[in-house]
Order: sequence, then C-alpha cells, then structure tokens
Amino acid sequence: MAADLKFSSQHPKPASLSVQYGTAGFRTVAAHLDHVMYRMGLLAVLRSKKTKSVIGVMVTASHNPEEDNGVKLVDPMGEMLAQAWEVYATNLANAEEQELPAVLADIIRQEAIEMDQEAHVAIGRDTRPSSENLSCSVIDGVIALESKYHDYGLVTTPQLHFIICCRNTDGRYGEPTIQGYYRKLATAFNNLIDQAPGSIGGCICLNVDGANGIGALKLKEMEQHLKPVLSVKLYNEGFSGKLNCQCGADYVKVQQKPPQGIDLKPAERCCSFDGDADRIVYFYKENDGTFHLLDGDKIATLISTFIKELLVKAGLDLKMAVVQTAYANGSSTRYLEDIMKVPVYCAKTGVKHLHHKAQEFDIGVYFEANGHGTVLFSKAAEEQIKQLLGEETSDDKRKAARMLESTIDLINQTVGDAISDMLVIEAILYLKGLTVQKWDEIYTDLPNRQFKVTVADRRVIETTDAERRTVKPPGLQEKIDELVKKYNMSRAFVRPSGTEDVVRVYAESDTQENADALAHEVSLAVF
Ligand code: NG1
Ligand code: ZN
Repeated sequence: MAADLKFSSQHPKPASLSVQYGTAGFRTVAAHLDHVMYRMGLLAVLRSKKTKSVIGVMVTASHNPEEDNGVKLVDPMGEMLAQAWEVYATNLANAEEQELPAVLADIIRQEAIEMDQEAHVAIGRDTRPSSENLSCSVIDGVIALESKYHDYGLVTTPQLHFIICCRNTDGRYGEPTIQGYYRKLATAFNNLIDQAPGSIGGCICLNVDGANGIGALKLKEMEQHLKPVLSVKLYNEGFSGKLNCQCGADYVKVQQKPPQGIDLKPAERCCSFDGDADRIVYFYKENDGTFHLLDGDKIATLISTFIKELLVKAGLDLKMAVVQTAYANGSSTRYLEDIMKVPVYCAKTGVKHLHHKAQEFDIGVYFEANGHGTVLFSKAAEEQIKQLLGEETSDDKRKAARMLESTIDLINQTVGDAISDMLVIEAILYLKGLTVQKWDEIYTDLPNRQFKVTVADRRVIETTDAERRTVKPPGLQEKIDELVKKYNMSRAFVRPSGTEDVVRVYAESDTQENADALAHEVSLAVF
C-alpha cells in the first residue's frame, strides 16, 4: 500500500470526530462527512475487488434534515453492505490521517483482497445541497485506488440499488440505466392495469408529497411511460420548500398528520415519499377532517392479500410470509395471522434484518411500519410462475400467473422503493376497484405513539426478542411490564435508535389518550 494516498490530505478528518456505520450507513451533519465520503470511495473499491462486482455508493441522509447527509454502500445484488464490512467502514472512517494506509492494508490482508483485480464503483446522490460535493469526495477515493467509477448523479436510493443489481446480473434483472428502470416498471404496471375487468375504467387521481426531494423529480420523469390511467398531482416538489421539512413520509408517520403544502380534500388519496424515495405512506381525511394514515403495515396487508388471492387462483402452492418489526401495529399482526392465515415474523429494526428473514420464503413480504419495504420472490417461485405460463391450463389460471409475473416485474426486489411500491398499490386498488377508505377498513389500527428520548448514553439499553424487550439496564423491563398492565390492549417497548443519538419509545393501546399516556410513562422510566 502506497505510504501516501492520493487526495487524502484534501479530505482531512476533523480532530476527535468519531462516527459509526449504523443501520443506514453513516449519518450526521454534512459538514462532518467529507473525509468519510473519501474513505467510503476507498472501501467501495476494496469491496468491489473482493466481490469481483460493481459496488454502489449512495450519498443521502434519507428522511433526516436537509443539513444532514450520509453514505451507504450497496452490495452486488443490490442489498445492504455485508455486516462484517460495517466494522471496516467504521475503522476506516475513524482512522487518523497517518493511520489510513495501515488500516486499508489491514482490510486487504484480512479479506485476502487481490489488488490487481479490476474494481467498478457506481455512485448516486440525493438532492441535498451538500450531496454533489460529497459525491465528488467519494470519487476522489475511488480514483486514489486507480479504479473505475460511474457517477449516476441524482437518483433515488432504490434506483441505485436496481442499477447495481442489473449490472451484476448481466442485465437479467433489467437494463442498468434510469431509463431501463422506468421501462421495466412502466411495462409491468401497464400490463397489470390491462388485466382489469371491463367494468373498471376511469382515471386514478393521486396526490403525491415528494418531501421536496429526489422522488418528486424522478416520478415526473417516469410519468410519461405510464398509462394515462394514473393522474399524479405532485406537491412539495422541491422548488421552494426544504427537504423533509414539515413534509415527507417520516413526518406524516411520526406526527400522524398531513404534510404542509398539500391541499388535502376529503376522501382524496395521497401518499408521501421520504427524502431518498425508499419509503412511502398513504393518507386521506374524512369529511369531518379526521386524518387517516395507511402505513407500511397496511401496505404489507394489501399486497400480501393480493398475492395470496392470485396464488390461489393460479393453483400454486408457494409459501408466503410477512416480516414486520416491533413497530408493526398489533392490529395488523392479528389480521394477517388470524384472518389472512399468513405467517408473520418479527425482525429487528433495519431493512437488512427484514430482508434477510424474508429471503427464507418462496414469497417474503416485508415492511417496516414507516413504509419501507418490498416483496422478495425466490427463484423457485419465479420459475413455477413462468412454468405455468408455458403450460396448457385454464384461462383463469393463466391470467393469475400473468398478473403474478407483472407484479414481480413491478416490484423492486433489491430494497424498499417508494415509486415501485406506489405503482404496485395503485395497480392493486385499480384492479380490485378499491378506494383508499375501503383499503383502510380492512382492519383498524390500534392508537399508538412514538417518542424520542435523549439520554446520556443510549447504549446502556440492550434489547432482546427482536427489540421488543430490554435486558439492560436492570429493572427497566419490569417497570415497562408494570406500566403496560395498567392499560387495555396495550404494548410498549424502548430501543436505542441505530441512526440518531436517541432512545425510541413506542406504545399502543385501546385509545389515543392511553397510548399517549403509556408512551409518556415509559419515557420517564427510561431516564
Ligand atoms: P432507528 O433510528 O434505528 O429507529 C430508523 C427507522 C428504521 C429504519 C432506519 C433507517 C423507525 C422507528 N426507525 O431507524 O425503521 O428505517 O431509520 O432509515 O422508523
Ligand atoms: Zn429513505
């Protein structure tokens, strides 16, 4: 390893700054990230040499404030960086300037990386003002190790994941360009819409809150490819408002109210993307002004119901399961298990955990309550569906198999994708002739509340059972259990956030007052 790394001194690490590769990569104020970006350029090269594949680097801080930024690496099939490498990322980001060559050399030795292997890095970024410069710093890191890169510029996070998967599967997943993404999804959407019964017609009107981010930009580009049955009205497009400020999926989910800047009329259906367009939630208001949120749990239920019905029609015996986190509303879990008879599993917060669990089934539907999720189809499932299409079979079975095939193509299986999920939901509602209210009525959410609590050191809290119970500090779980007993149909848990320096508190109960009171009491127990 060369003693001096090219450009390294141009990306100095601020003294005594320490960062950690968390659930969503590195995330902090943008001003602290320049050296991290350069070093992630270096790491992406090593990961690319190791896997002999194209590796992605996405510059974004998702739903966090515009002043923040972040970076995450994308592995060959479009999945999150392998967990073992998160430690390398943290070590590299925190190394002092003079230690950097040695830390790099250590990774090369530990992973037995062949340095003469070619490397390719694909870079994308969101619309934050800091993102362009930061992505140039990533490029400096790639060039320092004399490797090739492609800068895809402004893309949504899931678009970059899609491109990485396409590039590493010789185009079998799709054409590795943004236009290829639009074409694949639009063709699938249009094919699904064409399957609607003759009685269904007209136009779908949808208000979309773009969170003043990249999703709005990309949805506009995509619209021309879609059948004109979908009429999208975009709000918070990013011309004047600030990214994620009083808008976007996280704001709507956590605040349980509509975003600013949207002219919400009773019964009209709306959805919100987050800042990098990998999350989506739906909402509407009633005539009396009552706000209704349809979050990731409602989305998972709608999609899994649709797929299950198609599997029955097609006569396919495929094992489907839904993966949720501790934040899933208790009503959704009960509905899926008791009424739908679909097995439900709970994974730790963070997409990589859900993704991993979902891979165990023929069809794994996973969604975080915050609206991040997708559906995974095993190779065997895809093959069985294809096989049915090639066989002599009844028209009904063939039609169901064709719809399943289009659904697979419409879903971005690499990661949660607001645009893809939105098109899946819209196609399902259209095909079933459902309004947003009818969808909402499938089950009633238990009132719930989420709080953030700032403590001296959030790491003193340790959890078990997919983060639903605490094991440390001693006595905390017992206190929570006592509080939960005081309220009807209630549940509560606390866990340290993986992306912010806070402890998150969640409570649900029979009434909003009780959920609020329980969340409040549990917050006090955390101190
Ligand atoms: P943390 O900060 O660990 O709670 C948040 C979300 C996760 C996930 C990550 C990554 C909640 C409660 N938590 O994680 O679901 O999306 O950010 O963006 O929404
Ligand atoms: Zn996001």
